[in-house]
Parts: sequence; structure tokens; C-alpha cells
Amino acid sequence: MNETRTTEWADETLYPFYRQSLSVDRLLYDSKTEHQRIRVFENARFGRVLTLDGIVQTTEGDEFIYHEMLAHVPILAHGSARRVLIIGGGDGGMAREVLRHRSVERVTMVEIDAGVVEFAKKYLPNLSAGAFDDPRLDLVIADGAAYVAETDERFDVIIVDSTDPIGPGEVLFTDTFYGRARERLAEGGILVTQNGVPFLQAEELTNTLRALDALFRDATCYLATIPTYAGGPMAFGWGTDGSARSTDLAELRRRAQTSGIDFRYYTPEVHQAAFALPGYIQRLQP
Ligand code: AG3
Repeated sequence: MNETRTTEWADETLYPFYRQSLSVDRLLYDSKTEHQRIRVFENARFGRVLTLDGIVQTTEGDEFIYHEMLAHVPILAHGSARRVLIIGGGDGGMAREVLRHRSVERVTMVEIDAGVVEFAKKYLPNLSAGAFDDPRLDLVIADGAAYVAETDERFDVIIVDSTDPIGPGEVLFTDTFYGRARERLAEGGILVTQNGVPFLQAEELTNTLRALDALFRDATCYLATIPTYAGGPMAFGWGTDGSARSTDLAELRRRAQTSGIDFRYYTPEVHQAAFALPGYIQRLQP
């Protein structure tokens, strides 16, 4: 007789016309905070998977692509980033990548949901990999939009490590938020944002690019393909009044080398190439 095994699948229905499914090989955590429903399960290929309200936020298997590209591209393009602000990023993966730069003196991470941080330490320890214990990290539990409106600190790099623009993350996609974030940048500072998968979320990127274009001398997006953000490459918004985008390859190589970081995804070549946009994405720019 054949052994019958029923696989449970986690459906991500972010779009009405397209969905992905990951097998839930072992459910580790499932609970609701006042902000959202948090689940962590184990998948044979992706390792531990974190979903918020059913949307895949990160997986142990492919998180390095996302976190490295949102952290190292602006930091190495900047060249002397000492103060970094992370908005969101409760799982600690972004803080981990940023803190790998010895030149970074202080990281302020503003996460709205204390529940995410607590459970991530417990259920996804490989994500933060000790980042929450680093004395250079200042963890603030607050609404990121309110934080940028109130603080008068300035940062060399601001990374918006958000969810999609649904629920608590929605305010992080507004013109008001981008404008306030810009005011918090030191001279030559760079703002980068999570902007979804343009093939499926074109409007989200169009709106951000329009806002960034109105605010910054240099506004664009760059790309990386992350398997569980399905549907094509993901876009990251980029805004700065400085000239960091034109840092040449030799200089990026020198900086990457000097950092001493052993990257898994990032290379100076990928960094430069990430800004090459296919026509359908170029046309979303104002
Ligand atoms: N937040 C990324 C949200 C991904 C949205 N998914 C999508 N558009 N398919 C990542 C948090 C990791 N620190």
C-alpha cells in the first residue's frame, strides 16, 4: 500500500490573478499581534519562511539577496556611511547586513511591531545573527513615519525595509513620508526603498518614482531577482542629491575589498548592473 502524505501548502495571494504556494513542511509559529498575523514554517528548499498576513516577507534560503542588495548598494555607493537608519526590518536581517560594515558607527532601526522582533529572535535567529546584541544598534519600537517626522537626527543612508503597501506598511509609500525621510538625510545621503515586483506591482513603483523624482536630484530604481518575491525582479527605489550612483567600478571594487565583507550576492559588477533597467520598467519612470 502506498503511504499517503498530505502536504499543507501556504498560499500567498498578494494579487487577484497570480499566486504562489510554498509547502509547509513544519509549522513553527502562528499567532496574531495587534498589528498582523505572523507565521513561521519550514520549507524543504527555502528553510524557515516568515509570512505576515499571508505574504512572504523573508525566507532563510533567499533573504541574502534582498538584504545584501538593500544594504550594500547604498552603503558602498556612499563610501563613508557612518549613520544608517532602517525603517521596518523587524526580522533583523537588514541590521545584520548593515552592521557588517565596520565603518558604520550607529544603526537606528525603527520597527512598528515589537512582536515581530521578539518572535524573530526566537524563530529566525539566523536572520539577525546577533545583530540585536550589537552595541551599535539602537532599536526603536515606533511607527517609522512618525519617527522621521519627529527626529532631528541625520543619516548617511536610510533603508526602508517595508512590507507591501497594505496594512501598517502603507504610510511608508506616501509622498509625505518620502519628503520627511529626505529631510533626515545628511549631505550626500541616500534613501533606498523596497518597491515590490514591477511586473505585478507597477503602480506602486510608478508612485514611488514620481515622488522620488520630485524630491531628489538623482531618483531611479535598481533591481534584484529574489525567488520568493515571485513574478520577476524586485525594484528598490533610490533617491539622493549626491553623485553616489556614478561611483565607478574600480572605486566600488576598492570599497568592497576594504570592507573585508564576504558577500554572497553582492559584487561591484552586480551593483552597477542592477541600475540597468529594462524598457517596461524604464517606462514607469516620470
Ligand atoms: N519585506 C519585503 C516585502 C516583500 C513583498 N512581497 C512581494 N512584493 N512579493 C522584506 C522584509 C525582510 N526584512
